[in-house]
Amino acid sequence: MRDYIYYITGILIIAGIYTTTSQLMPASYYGSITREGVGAPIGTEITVWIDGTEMTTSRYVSRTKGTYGYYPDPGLIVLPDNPDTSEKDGGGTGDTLVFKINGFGADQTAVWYSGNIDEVNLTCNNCDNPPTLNGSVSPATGYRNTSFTFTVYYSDQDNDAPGWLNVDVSGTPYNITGNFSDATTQSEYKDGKQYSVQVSGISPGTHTSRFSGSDGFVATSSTVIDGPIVYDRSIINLNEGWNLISFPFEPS
Ligand SMILES: [Ca+2]
Ligand SMILES: [Ca+2]
Repeated sequence: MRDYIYYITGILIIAGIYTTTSQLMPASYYGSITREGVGAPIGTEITVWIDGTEMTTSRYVSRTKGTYGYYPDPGLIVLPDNPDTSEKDGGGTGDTLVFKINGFGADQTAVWYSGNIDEVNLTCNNCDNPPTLNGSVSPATGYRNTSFTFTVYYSDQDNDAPGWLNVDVSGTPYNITGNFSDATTQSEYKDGKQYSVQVSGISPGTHTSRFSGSDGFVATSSTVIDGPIVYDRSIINLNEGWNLISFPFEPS
């Protein structure tokens, strides 16, 4: 039995030596991610390209604000090219790695070597995807004293939180407030979040509304929506002692 264990152990050691001496090892990268001068939010996507081809197994979504690949997060791994496949699917010695942040080219590149563990601090400017805004108002019609709810659906491909939001009702802006904190999940603002404000006292008329906002970097607006329609209605305040009474009524 003991001889058998020695035999198996010997095979494993030889296999290990063979692996480390005859095959290329993955390379791993870590560092900071800075977009527009500030730390990129959780959920920032990094892709790696060699000679115009994306290394799809290296696609990475950050788990920490402003950094990637630091323990306990996994490193950004670039596998060695598989010689059994004709396509370029990994690194070869001396290959230049191009990094993209949310689809925009980063300012830095790296050179792939087997087994390297490199710090690459990624920066990117003018690389913001603006948010998209879709809004609605409810109810569609009402009176001057009706409380209208304006709701905007905010989403941002970079997982950026809103910087500010408002709704413009026929030229009068109203702030939309809410929790604009940094993302706490990898897809919080990519998936989209809903914010609303209640407004009453809107002047009678047929209005149009437009939502605007920023992701902290660039402002954008929704399409213009119809509504609300506000009807005029006289409000009769009765003094104490008065009563409203109905009379029999026969239409002519
Ligand atoms: Ca290959
Ligand atoms: Ca953005």
